[in-house]
Amino acid sequence: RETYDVAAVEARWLPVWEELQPFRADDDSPREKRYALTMFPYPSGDLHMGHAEVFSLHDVVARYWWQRGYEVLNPMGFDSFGLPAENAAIRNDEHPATYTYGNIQTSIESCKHLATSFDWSRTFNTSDPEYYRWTQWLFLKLREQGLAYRKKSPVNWCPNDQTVLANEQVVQGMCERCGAEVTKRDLTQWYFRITNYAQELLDDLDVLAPTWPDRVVTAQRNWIGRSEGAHVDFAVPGRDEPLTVYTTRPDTLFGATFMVVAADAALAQELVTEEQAPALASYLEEVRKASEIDRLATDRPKTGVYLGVDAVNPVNGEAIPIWAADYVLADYGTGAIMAVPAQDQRDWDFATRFDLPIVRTVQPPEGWEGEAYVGDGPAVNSANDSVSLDGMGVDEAKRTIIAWLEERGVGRGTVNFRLRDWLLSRQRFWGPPIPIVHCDTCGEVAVPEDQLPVRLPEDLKGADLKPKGVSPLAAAENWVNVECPQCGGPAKRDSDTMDTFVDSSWYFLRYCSPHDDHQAFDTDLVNAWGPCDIYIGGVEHAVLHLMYARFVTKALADMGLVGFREPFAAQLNQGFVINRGKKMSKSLGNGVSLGEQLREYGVDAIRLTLVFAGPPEDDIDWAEMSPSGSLKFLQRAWRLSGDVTSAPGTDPTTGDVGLRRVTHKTVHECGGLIESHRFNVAVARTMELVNATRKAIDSGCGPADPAVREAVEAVAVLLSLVTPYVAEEMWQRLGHEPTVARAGWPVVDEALLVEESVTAVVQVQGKVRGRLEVSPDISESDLEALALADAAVVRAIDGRPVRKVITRAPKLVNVVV
Ligand code: ANZ
Ligand code: ZN
Repeated sequence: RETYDVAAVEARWLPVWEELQPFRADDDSPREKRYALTMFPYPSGDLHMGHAEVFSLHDVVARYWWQRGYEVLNPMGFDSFGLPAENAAIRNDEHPATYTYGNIQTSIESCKHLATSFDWSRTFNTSDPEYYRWTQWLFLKLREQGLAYRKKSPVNWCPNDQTVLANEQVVQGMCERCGAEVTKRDLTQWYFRITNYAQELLDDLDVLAPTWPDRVVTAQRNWIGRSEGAHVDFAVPGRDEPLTVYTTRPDTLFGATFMVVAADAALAQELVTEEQAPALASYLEEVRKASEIDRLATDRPKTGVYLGVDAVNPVNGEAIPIWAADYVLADYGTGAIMAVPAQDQRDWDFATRFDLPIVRTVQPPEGWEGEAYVGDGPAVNSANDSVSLDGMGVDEAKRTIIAWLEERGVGRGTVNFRLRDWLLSRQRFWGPPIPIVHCDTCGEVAVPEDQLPVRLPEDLKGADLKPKGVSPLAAAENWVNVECPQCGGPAKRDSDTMDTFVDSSWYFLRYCSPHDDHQAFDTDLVNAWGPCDIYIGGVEHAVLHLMYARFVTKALADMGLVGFREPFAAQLNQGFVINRGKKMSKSLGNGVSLGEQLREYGVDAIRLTLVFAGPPEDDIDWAEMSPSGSLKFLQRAWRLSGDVTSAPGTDPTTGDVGLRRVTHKTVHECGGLIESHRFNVAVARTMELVNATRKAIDSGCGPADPAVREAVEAVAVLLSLVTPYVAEEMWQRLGHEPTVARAGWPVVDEALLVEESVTAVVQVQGKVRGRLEVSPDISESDLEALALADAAVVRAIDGRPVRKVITRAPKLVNVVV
């Protein structure tokens, strides 16, 4: 049997495509525009199986859009700042650029070999000064709007990477990158005021929900963590300021029997009496060692110290003690709570541990034997001279007490968010320097826009970059010491760099005008291409990157620089490529090398295997895949193109109607399947078309029938989305010029989609009692069910028990009673 040489085919078409550039997005094209985006990689080595998977899935969509006649922007670049390159540079005693740009070159070659339809004329790397110049510009723009600021506060600190981390980068108390346990440090850091957009970020999730994966929407909702409650002011005798708490249960105010302040909040220091100060100090030392997760854990024994002062409960005038403890967090709400042990289990545990009073203010259900009761129920013990909540349910009681507090000016209803401002400064080298100069006279001074980029010094490498707790840039004297842009006096550059998430928070805008050296992006072009019609990538970015990109888009929209408020209209998260049921890893020795697979089976077979494996969201266990089976199928499809004997351009309408129906139905269905991201099913349909065509050639209408040419051309176009090399090869054998990738989607003849039907005869006791119009490929069981439900048949059976049904689909049903 004739087979084609995979390697020769790859070598033949790559240069042809390089020459033709079929996927260059034309800004001025009159066609409707589509923007297909896939998450750009960190260049931490060559591409691996996971990249091959996501790029293959993504390519189906991008190539489909081209075939459907859209002008498609499908760019690719590299998220090339960050720790992997910096750590490699320290290990290998070199500059991070060496590692970074070497890997980028390798990855680009691999992407091209994979026949991805990226438009390489628009590529960039976030570590290029021409790019990070604009990341610095973005920082200054946000700062101009009051959305970037510096503050000192306890921050997450990774003792291993020696840098601060955003809350989002702390996973279960561990550093997201290296797994080390995260501790807290008091540091002055830069923040973006993402919390200004908390409500909008939440609301717009409703708009995105139909086209975003559920798990991403849920993760974002939880991260934003909106809750409704109240601020309540407790007077502290001898202090001007009241102690304000945030509570979601103002209805339980009569049961507040003590207060707790976060031990590490400044507030604790302000409140503590001289007598109790040493106790607080020694307690604080313990607290600093615990991670946030531990601190919030409900099953942990409660610890704390009395601060020596009392507050006054505004509803009953009772003096209640103020404690400091670690289960209250410094950076949530006001950093202080009113403790209601009867309705909150952590408060209950604390009260029993330190012998503090417990007063129930919500009546638990009959027979209740638990401790704190958090459910609904009638309020009790909740009345004073001017208000009574007794008998009210939780919601009514909340509304009533908030109104009472507001009337007296000692509280107000509020909304609270779990979302914190985005901590963006890092004490590492390989990132965009923060474009700020610190001057003793002028304070913080922005580097003027025309002096951007603030370039990284090129003479630091290897050990110079070792984490020291302060940025390695601080030690680069020549670099750090500058003239103040405002007064000309001696000043110092800010030596922190920005987190890589800043780089990737706006990169999709840059692709619209990637070479513009006057501005970060061209607003008109961004509005013409954007927002992204699809964004394909890993679910690990469900919170971080996606939240930041959404925030930056909204902020830029408010500055009038972007004409939309959500960057990614639709989203798809691919599953993982695993092996033998486990995630691939060095320690398990179950890694699969993409390079080896490509050498053995060729690009097409690997791409086909990845797309055909199952729904794109599902994990792919490589051990269960058969790339050799994929290759066999491709050889079969390819052989069809050699069998066609009619000339190119032959009118198909005179061809075999049976095969034509299959072809048109397949093309039609594949379109819908791809649009609903069921790529694997589209491949299955294509395989069926290949089989039907083979049958038509060998034992049907024969190879000269124009319907055969029509079918094989459709196969080539369908395969061009998944297996570009073999599709191109088929297209050429069919007598066409390259490239099949831009051949256009076959026009479906609607008339051929109309189902043929056949007449099935239904007999009861041998007599014809009914006739049914059914599909020719109806199953025996469906036909039997239809027959037994037919009114005439039911009448003929007349309630007698059915003894036997003989069905010969699609023509005959015989019922014996
Ligand atoms: C009194 C109360 C009574 C509360 C009750 C709950 C139940 P969410 O929903 O997450 O916003 N809280 C407030 N600030 C805190 C902090 N900095 N650290 C730890 N806990 C804090 O939770 C709000 C509730 O968490 C608040 O309502 C407060 O306890 C606690 F029966 O106030 B509650
Ligand atoms: Zn100055």
